[in-house]
Amino acid sequence: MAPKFVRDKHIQYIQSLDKKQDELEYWLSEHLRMNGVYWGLTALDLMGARDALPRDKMIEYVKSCQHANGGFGANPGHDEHILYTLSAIQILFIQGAMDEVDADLVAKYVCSLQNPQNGAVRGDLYADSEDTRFVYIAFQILALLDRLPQFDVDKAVEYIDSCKNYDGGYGMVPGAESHAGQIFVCVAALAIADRLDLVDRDLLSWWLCERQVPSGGLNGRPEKLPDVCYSWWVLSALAVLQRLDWIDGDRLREFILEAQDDELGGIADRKGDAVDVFHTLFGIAGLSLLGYEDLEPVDPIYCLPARVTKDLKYRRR
Ligand code: GRG
Ligand code: ZN
Repeated sequence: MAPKFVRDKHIQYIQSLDKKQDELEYWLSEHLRMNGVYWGLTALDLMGARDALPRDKMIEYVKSCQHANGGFGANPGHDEHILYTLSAIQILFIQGAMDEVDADLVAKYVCSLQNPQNGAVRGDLYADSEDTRFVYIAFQILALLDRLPQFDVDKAVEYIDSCKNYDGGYGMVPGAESHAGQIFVCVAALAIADRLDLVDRDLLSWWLCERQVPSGGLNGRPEKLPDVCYSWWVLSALAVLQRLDWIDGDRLREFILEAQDDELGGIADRKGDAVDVFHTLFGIAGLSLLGYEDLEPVDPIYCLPARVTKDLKYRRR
């Protein structure tokens, strides 16, 4: 029999993360703090417990991480990066606090990261590395700010299409191996741009459902170990492609529930490993996509509670 979903323990686990300031782990994860708040808040919201963390303090914290150019860092005094800017905007969006930022300034920052030659996007102003993740992030930030038309969407879509492989999947840059994480960002970006016609639906859905291994878990590419976070990267793409029933949901559910810490809460990458807030969110979001545990529905394109994204214009499937 599958273990029980320990909702109250997961809520307590996420609340406890803010109180661990005397532990080394807290300071070692300082560079991920903004992402961590988004992962924790979204997981809480999907469990119907958004108020378990203090709203006003969270909004003040997010604002204290913003730079004059509009971008956000992971913590006050940390350099801005598009990864943290997305989490910051997602947090404000969930909290219904978008009026706390200057949307035009943030949009200008995001648009300044696009390469006009090939449509790709870099992560910050200081490095040249381009990655399909950053195109998706730019699309999502601009969609949440209702500023997508300020971006060269067509050129960015061309870049994503140039990262498509013969197996129907997508890699990080043109010619790179297909990976479920990159497939999520490319499929979700194409959904935001209303260009899912570019996806080879059946071929890609086959590749995605072949990620399920005998334990019931999903891996991110052939011959790799299963990991709870692929319950998001793989399933969300299948959900957008409307092929969720191509995997065995009951066996995946069991794999996720076995990776819970049923005493202290939280979910690990797989059974027996240490829990973290990243895998806690993606395990819960996967269960939500599968319709289990009486969770709030999650939006497979935005990885936000569907309740807050329902009125967004950019969400074609
Ligand atoms: C809003 C949900 C959301 C995301 C923002 C950052 C981002 C956009 C997306 C990340 C997509 C991605 C590349 C996910 C994969 C993460 C991961 C588990 C990487 C591990 O890669 P390997 O090669 O692991 O170390 P494997 O499993 O292949 O051994
Ligand atoms: Zn993982």
